[in-house]
Parts: sequence; structure tokens; C-alpha cells
Amino acid sequence: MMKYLFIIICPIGKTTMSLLRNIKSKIQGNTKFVRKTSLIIVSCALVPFCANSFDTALASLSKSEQNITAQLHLADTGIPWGMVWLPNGDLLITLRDGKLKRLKKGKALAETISGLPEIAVGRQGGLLDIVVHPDYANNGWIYFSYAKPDHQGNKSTAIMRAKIEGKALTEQEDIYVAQAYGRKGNHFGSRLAFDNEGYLYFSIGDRGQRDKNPQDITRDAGKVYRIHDDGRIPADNPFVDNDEAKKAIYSYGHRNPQGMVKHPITGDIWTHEHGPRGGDEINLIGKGKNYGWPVISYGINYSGTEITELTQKKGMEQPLWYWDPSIAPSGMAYVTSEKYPHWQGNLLIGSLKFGQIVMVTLAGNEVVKAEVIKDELTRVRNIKQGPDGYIYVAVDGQGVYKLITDKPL
Ligand SMILES: [Ca+2]
Repeated sequence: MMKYLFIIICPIGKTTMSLLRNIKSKIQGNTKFVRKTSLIIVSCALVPFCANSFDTALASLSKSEQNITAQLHLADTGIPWGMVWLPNGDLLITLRDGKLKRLKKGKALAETISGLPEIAVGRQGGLLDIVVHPDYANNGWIYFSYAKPDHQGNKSTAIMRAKIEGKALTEQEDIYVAQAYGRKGNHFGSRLAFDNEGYLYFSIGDRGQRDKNPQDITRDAGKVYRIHDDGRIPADNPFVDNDEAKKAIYSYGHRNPQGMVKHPITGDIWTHEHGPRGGDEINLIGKGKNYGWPVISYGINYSGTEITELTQKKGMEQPLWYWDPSIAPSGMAYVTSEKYPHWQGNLLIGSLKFGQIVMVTLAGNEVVKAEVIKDELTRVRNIKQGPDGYIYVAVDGQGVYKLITDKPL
């Protein structure tokens, strides 16, 4: 009960958003993951002070509780990682074990695309995310990330563009290969997204070298990158004037981002990343900014030992949200679809750890709350809104599901 006592002395003059931040920071001592019950208690207690905003919060809470059915769209026993649709409605799916599949619109079985590059499959590495060029209809470029081997037992994250002709991958070009080769099989990242100007962003995790890579802009890994569609470095990237820097870096201080989306209204790039225990984060990516890992963090080592005493530091960005306990976030979609009117403007994020879909309610660039809208899935690897307006969810060992709600759409 102690954690709710602050509500009584909460000053009336504060804005709704600072109230919500207050609630968030008070609750996060136990869990930053706002549970429905605690939200209801907090909401009721605050009604005399700010009835309108919390009426809204309660309304969206109840609306989000409508029954959601996950209908199997494509069965696959592998680990589906990336999903993207072509303009003709065909779905491309990457599988971590190094396969690229194409599900033609209206078909039940996917065909396998042949001729992929050599991929280092193992642990967290393999064939990872996939996107298509914004002008795919005219140029046919697809982009994907993968773990690239060096034939000496090391691997690193690489970004390739290529085309599909028939059932084969052609015109393959590595447009970025991180110089972060190592034997470790973890923290490759990686998600990709184009922004409105046609720049390609991608994330690479710290490759298990947290004290070497994330804070050092002369090294790859632990970064979000920004390049032209052919791999050239944009002239206005933040570190182009630093002779020592990796000039494709756009932001740094990241641990292992496996969620990235372009906000459809602002055009900004949003990411989430796997933190240490109790420190998964949502971040709004800014040019040249430092997101703190491992100098600042809300998490601790998975062994229970401390990583850092600091949760904030001048010159380092605060996350917009963090989860304690960690959910192991993977995949992210921003909902615009009229098929889910009460979810519009919110983010959907997969939880590997709990097999859940988490809806993150936004108010502008603020995160208001996070709640589970679907659970009892296996590890949720990716979430995308399809061109037909439905939400598609890729889960380990089962394939791709389509989310159907029980209310009129
Ligand atoms: Ca951070």
C-alpha cells in the first residue's frame, strides 16, 4: 500500500504527463511494468484530481481487454525472425536457421528462396530481420541482416541488399559489415527500418563486449546506424568529421536492440532493447545521442550482481520506458489499422520471455503504460501490421499468427 500513498499528496497543478511519470517512477521500485490491478487502483485514487485523463486511461484499459484470438496464418516449426510484405501482398519471412521464405498471397504453404549468402547459424545468430526498399515496386531491393562468418570461427552482423528473381536471391551486396567479429554467439541485434527520407537504420548489439563496444564510437557494435540505401554514409551523419569514428553510427550506448519502427506520424525511429535483468528499454533515437549502456542502466546482471550504480548521467539519454522484471522484448509494430480502433497510436511489442504481446500506450513521445493484451503464446519474436490491416505475430516453433478481436472491427 505504501507505494500508493504519494497519490494523496500529489499536487493538483501538475500536468497529466508529469503525474503519469510520477506514478511510473513510484511504481517502478517494484515493477515498472504497470499491471492492470495497480493501474486501476491508481486511476481510481486520482479521479478527483484529473478525472478526464484517467477516465480515458480506464476506458482504453477496458477496451483493450476484448478477447483476442491468435489464428494460425503460416505454420513453421523454425524461429521466424523478420517479416515484410511485398506490394503484391506476398509475405517474406526470415528464419533464424538461415532460410528465407515467401508466402504468396492467398496460399497456405510458403516457398523457400535459394542462393542465400553463407550465414553463421548458432545461438542468437543466423538470418535476422528483413525490410523492403520504400521504392521496391520500381527497384526490387530487399534488405536483411545476418550473422556473417569469417571462416575462423568468428561472426559479425552484416546488412545485405539483394533481389528476388523467381525463387532465387540475386544481385547480392553486403552494404555494411560490422567490424565486430567474435566467437561469442550473442547480441547481434538487429532490426532494420527506413525513414521518410529513405535512409536505412539498423541496430547491432554489443556482441557481448559491453565494456569495449557500446561507448566507443571508433568500434562497431552497441550502436544504431544510418546509411543510404546503397550503403553510402550520409554526409550529415553525426560523426562524419571524426576521423577515428565508424561514420555510419547514428546513436550509441546500446545493448541489444531487437525492435525498431518508424513512427508513422513523426517519422522518428523508435527502438527497444534487451537490457540486463530489469533493464529492458524503449528509446526514441536521436542523432549522435548516447543511450548509456553500460555506464547507466536500470538493470543488474542476470547473476544478481550489480553492473553500475548509475541510472542517469549528464550527456546520456534516459529510456522512455523500462521493464522490471525484464520481458525480453522482440519485434515492434505501431498500430494505425482501423481493424483495431482502440489500439491506434500504440505500440505492440513481443515478449520472448513470457510469450506475450505487450501494448504500449503513447501520448506523443511519452510512454503512458504497458499492458499485456495477449499471452500464452510461445516466444514472441516479431509483430507487424500487415497491408490488410491485421496484426501478424511470429512466434518460435509455431509460425505466424493473425490477431482477430471478438468485437466488431
Ligand atoms: Ca539506456
